[in-house]
Amino acid sequence: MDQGGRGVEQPSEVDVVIVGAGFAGLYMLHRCRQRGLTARVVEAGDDVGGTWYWNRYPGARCDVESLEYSYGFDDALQQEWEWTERYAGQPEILRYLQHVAERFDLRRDITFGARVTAAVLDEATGTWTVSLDPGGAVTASFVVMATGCLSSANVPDLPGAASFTGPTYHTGRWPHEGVDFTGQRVGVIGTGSSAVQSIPLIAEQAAHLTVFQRTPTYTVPAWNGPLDPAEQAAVKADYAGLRAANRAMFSAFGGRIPRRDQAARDATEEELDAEYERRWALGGLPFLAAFNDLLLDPVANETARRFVIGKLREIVHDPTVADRLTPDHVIGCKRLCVDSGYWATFNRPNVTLVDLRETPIETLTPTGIRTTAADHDLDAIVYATGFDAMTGALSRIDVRGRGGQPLGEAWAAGPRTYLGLMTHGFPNLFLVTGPGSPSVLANMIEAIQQHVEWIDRCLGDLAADGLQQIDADADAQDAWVDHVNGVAGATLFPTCSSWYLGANVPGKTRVFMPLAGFPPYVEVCEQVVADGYRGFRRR
Ligand code: N01
Repeated sequence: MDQGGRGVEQPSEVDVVIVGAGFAGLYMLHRCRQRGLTARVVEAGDDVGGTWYWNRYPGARCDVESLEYSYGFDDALQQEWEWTERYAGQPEILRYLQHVAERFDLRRDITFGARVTAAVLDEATGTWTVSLDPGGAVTASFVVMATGCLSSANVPDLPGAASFTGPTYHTGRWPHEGVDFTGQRVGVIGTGSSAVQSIPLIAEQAAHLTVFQRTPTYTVPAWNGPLDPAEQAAVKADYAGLRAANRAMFSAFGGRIPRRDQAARDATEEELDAEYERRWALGGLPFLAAFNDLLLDPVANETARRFVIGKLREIVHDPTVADRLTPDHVIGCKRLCVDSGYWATFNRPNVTLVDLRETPIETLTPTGIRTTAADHDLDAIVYATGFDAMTGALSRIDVRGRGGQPLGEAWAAGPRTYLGLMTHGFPNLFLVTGPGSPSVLANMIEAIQQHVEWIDRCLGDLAADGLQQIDADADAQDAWVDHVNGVAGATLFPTCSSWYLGANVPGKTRVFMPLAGFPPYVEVCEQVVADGYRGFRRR
């Protein structure tokens, strides 16, 4: 039996195996312990942190304000922790999670440096055997997949990739010692959130930066800066109030800047401009809550789109570059970016924008990237190409449920879950923020807490009722998948090729994976329990 740390020595039998030591895994472990269950977390990294352990690229920062992107389950914790910036950077969030691990003495039940390779159900005993790399296995009555929604790096298979002789990096797997680009010619592939955050800083350091853009992105300013101590004190004076206000929000954050209860379609030009200007000045994702129909009505959406493009054209001096940076899809359809100087970076003399829609990549060469128009000589390449989102981390594990069925087979036509919490045929295997739950469309920390608390209560109720097993009903699951698709279909989300749909990974089935709307989802989860776990089979 070990005391945490690297290696695979651990109790070979526990009540609950938890996969991943990010926000979800840490809290799940804490709740299991409080319930008197034995639990073991298995974590591939060498420390806690999950997303915030791996994503160390320059500028990595959360796009939900630090006072809201934090645990609310323990008042002493939220009172004692002092955030220093409006939007916390990766190092600060990692320090916070390390503090949580120490404060609740979590490390002794975490095995670091071990990747879960398989989770196989033994139907005779009703237990799961979880296999680890570099070796060993743990059996458990329950498995909780706290594997994160954006944890499996997507590295496109570009022609000639192996021939490039310089170093390559993926933003989601950044070297812990950092990277010094001073004097180098750097290429960044991708223009999503990770690129938008890292590009301004790489441009400041590199001799030359070439950005390879396939789809232009919308971004709104963060206006990040030191957090005003008076604001922090005011929030802490009624932290419960802010948490409750957030949980009542569609996306479970921004409770201090509520969505305006007016349709853009019904607003005058003056009202539109005034509200968009106000929200632009506030900064951040609440921009999309300026009106209540922005993600429902293309006409309404176009008003927000026009406003943001107007800002882009004010910021970027060269009209041709501004044209290339102008997106034409619905704003908010892909995750809106929140930036610190992204568009202005393209005014720098040492930055070049390559539009891959005009001139696609032909091949990587030993010395750089060749497009149909030119050879771009590079010393280093950064893949800011995102993640195999929501299902990627799970599909890398050989999960086998009833009858030895692989999860990959059950999900061949896209992920199928009930409430995003369980999938039929895989009893006692829980997902935290799984597909079919609000997850990435919500403040992840609120979504995680709600799931962990639901799972914890479910385990308690099973024991209290003298039962051992819970599984999702096939019918309830089918109805839930229809519901998730129906909700998405009523929005503008499915209108572009986003990672929400799996469209960024070649060959991945296109299904809209998250469920829009946190409060109605929580209501359903509560009602399901009140109805005696309706839609689940317990025995
Ligand atoms: O990844 P992305 P990300 N050739 O998938 C391009 C969260 N996050 O890591 O749009 C050329 O958004 C791809 O192009 P296209 C946040 O939820 C949060 O940036 O598919 N280009 C796109 O431009 C975010 O949404 C924070 O045409 C290729 C880019 O790579 C999510 O993580 C910070 C390509 C990938 O963008 C993912 O963000 C960072 C190819 N073959 C991340 N393949 C904050 O909290 C892909 N691309 C602020």
